[in-house]
Amino acid sequence: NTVVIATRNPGKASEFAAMFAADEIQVKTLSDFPDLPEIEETGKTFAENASLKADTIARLLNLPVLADDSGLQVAALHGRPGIYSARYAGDHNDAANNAKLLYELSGIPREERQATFHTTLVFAKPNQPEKDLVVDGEVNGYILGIPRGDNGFGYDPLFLVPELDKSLAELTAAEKNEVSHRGNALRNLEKVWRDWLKQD
Ligand code: ITT
Repeated sequence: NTVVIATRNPGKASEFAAMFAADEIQVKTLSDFPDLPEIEETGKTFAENASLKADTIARLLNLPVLADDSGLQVAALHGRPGIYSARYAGDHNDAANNAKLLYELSGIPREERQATFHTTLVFAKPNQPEKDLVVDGEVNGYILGIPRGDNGFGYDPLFLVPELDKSLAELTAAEKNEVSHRGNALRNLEKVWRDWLKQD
């Protein structure tokens, strides 16, 4: 049994590994299939983009595929960067994205820096897009004025979890998973994926 995680982001991939570990399922990622084409994220929502990735790659590989589309929605920026979080500062570059976010929020006080991190997961079987399993997860917090912490990836050093008074990058992988958008989405997926995978 093999499941493919449709991501080129190693930070994301490592956060998925634990879920399938107990089920004797072999987990692969797009790094195992270097010849696959780049899939353009042309959708208007997280769900559309995650479905696009999952459906296309499931069809090409003839395997079940789990895709993740995530993004940061900042209230003071009217929900931006949202689905454009990876390309916020142009090409996908975490340092440039974080610098741009800090710049856009400069001068905005702490209480007006609310943000939500969102993940939509889509699990797809080959050539059955109508049967896609779709779940979401979110975490609410604030965008810091100065980056904190060295763990995680992407926007983690700028995302403060108020209940812990720590940024996502100051948490261990296990601690991040307990509170994060992706952790919450994975817990929603955990309840349903085994039954879904068994059905034809
Ligand atoms: P794939 O499409 O290959 O999965 P991607 O990184 O392009 O990888 P997205 O389109 O979902 O993925 O972009 C999400 C953006 O948000 C991107 O800049 C990520 O670095 C960032 N991001 C996603 N999850 C994150 C997390 O848990 N912590 C911090 N930043 C995250």
